[in-house]
Amino acid sequence: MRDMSIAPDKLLITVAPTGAETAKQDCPQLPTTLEELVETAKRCEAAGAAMIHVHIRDDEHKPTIDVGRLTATVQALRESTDLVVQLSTGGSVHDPLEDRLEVLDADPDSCSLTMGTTNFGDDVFSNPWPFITELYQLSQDRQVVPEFELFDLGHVASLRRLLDKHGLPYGGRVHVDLVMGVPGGMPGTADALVAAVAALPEQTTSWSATGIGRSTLAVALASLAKGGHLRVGMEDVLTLAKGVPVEHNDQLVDRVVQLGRLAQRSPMTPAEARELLQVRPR
Ligand code: KMH
Ligand code: ZN
Repeated sequence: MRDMSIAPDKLLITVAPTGAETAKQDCPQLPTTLEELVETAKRCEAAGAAMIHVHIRDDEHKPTIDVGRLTATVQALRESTDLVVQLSTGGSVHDPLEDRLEVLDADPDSCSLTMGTTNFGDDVFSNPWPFITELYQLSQDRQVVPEFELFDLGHVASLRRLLDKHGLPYGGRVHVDLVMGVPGGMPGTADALVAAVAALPEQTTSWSATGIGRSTLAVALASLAKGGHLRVGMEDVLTLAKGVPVEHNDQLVDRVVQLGRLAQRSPMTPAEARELLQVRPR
């Protein structure tokens, strides 16, 4: 596994501020409007994030992958920040596969690409192999850098299969995010993280991890211990501690900046993240 361009003491922090699962009425501080998202992005960049993983909402704060809204969101984030803009192609569990392919029409720097179907709480997050390969080839054609999202050890094997069959992504780098602790996926434990990292294909150039809910700190600490990068945000966790709600995503970014500093890792700038991931220059 190679991390070719960036010194290993750098830490890529991705913020996932919104997600598709939490309702605005249950969590009014969740950034769901474009204004709230841009404000969040600016504060998280100032706190140390270099990439943003974006889900958007409609006027009723419901998850949407409307391409017009996504395009406006990408543009607004580019105007206000230097963050690498990654659009979710996962959307919500209710989004049809053909709509999820259209996310790339919004021309992001990066897109998430989940490497298999997984049980997702009481739902199913569907990612059949033909969809994965079509989305991957589309990302290659459109010069969008995928982040391979792995919810399970089987997804690691599928990534190896994909790279062996369809070659490297646009830009030549293979960046992975381990999404751990989803009910139905791999647990958010150090043991599971070590097993997943050991199984990553040799083409992998960088990887990060995120732990859902209470697994957030265990996964962050395990990732730092293994030399990985981090994703945090209200998509994945809504409390700082039992009974202490997250009031703003920048608190979660700030916390892992501090953890990173203890581990002698300094936050990567967006420019360094662009180099690491080899996103298309603009
Ligand atoms: N909302 C989940 C069903 C992604 O962004 O690509 C899928 C998800 C993964 O969040
Ligand atoms: Zn997501």
